[in-house]
Amino acid sequence: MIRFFFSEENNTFIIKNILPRLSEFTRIDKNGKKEAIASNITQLAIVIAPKPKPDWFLLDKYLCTSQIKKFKTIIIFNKTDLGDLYNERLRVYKDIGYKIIYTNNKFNNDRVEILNELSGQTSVFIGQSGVGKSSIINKLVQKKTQLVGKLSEKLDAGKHTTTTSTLFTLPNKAMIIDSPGVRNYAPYFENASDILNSFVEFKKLKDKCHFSNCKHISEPNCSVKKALKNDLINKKRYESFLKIYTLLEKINSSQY
Ligand SMILES: Nc1nc2c(ncn2[C@@H]2O[C@H](COP(=O)(O)OP(=O)(O)O)[C@@H](O)[C@H]2O)c(=O)[nH]1
Ligand SMILES: [Mg+2]
Ligand SMILES: [Zn+2]
Repeated sequence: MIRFFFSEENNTFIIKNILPRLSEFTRIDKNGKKEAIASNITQLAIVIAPKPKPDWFLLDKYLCTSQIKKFKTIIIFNKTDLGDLYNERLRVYKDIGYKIIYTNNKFNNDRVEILNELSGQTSVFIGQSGVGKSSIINKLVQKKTQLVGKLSEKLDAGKHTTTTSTLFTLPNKAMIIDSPGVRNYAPYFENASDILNSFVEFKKLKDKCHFSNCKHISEPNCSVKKALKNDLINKKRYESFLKIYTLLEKINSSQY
């Protein structure tokens, strides 16, 4: 990881030092190989918004990675000025224990709440392009150092305005990284079986499955499937699990 500082004198970022890689936020690239998006991070700040329309599967994939890597996680729901369309869907995540912060760029009241969550952590801001990651970071840094891109109205998809990850250090010992929007994100697993530990709400039930190596797919007496049937596990979350599982199988088989 390369650490920069902002030089007022030169009005630019200057390399301070290069640190060893401790923890990485990774994904699988199109060849099935691990690729680091950011390193030495301790927290994922996942940003979603009513516009562009939330990609819940992407959110689940991020949460999967964060669970495996044992990162602290916050979900930031931005652009609340556009309406509270997704309250019910967000409650699913709140119920399984994720912290959700609501914000928009029209008011500043929540700045302290966000800063508190970031304090002492190195957080990478991730999420679909156009959800407002750079805008939130601008608000936190309180200095217009980042280009805030326009959401492309016609395509209803954000334009890529950030091409490289940028690190900011805040006075409260928080380091924040603005990442470019990542398309086709796939979580990277050291072992395929890691996926079984990556959905928090499944993990709690795992010991109750009949088979200790239950994959929660077609095994008999599976506590996860039972919970799903009784609406104790959200159907969309289970669908995401199956999709990630299938994705991994495809990647694994294409490697040999
Ligand atoms: N209505 C509304 N628009 C916002 C808000 N935050 C950011 N935007 C707009 O959304 C667009 C994308 O913002 P940007 O920060 O570049 O998103 P990023 O791609 O996630 O970094 C810009 O046009 C912003 O002005 C918000 O809270 N409310
Ligand atoms: Mg940006
Ligand atoms: Zn099971």
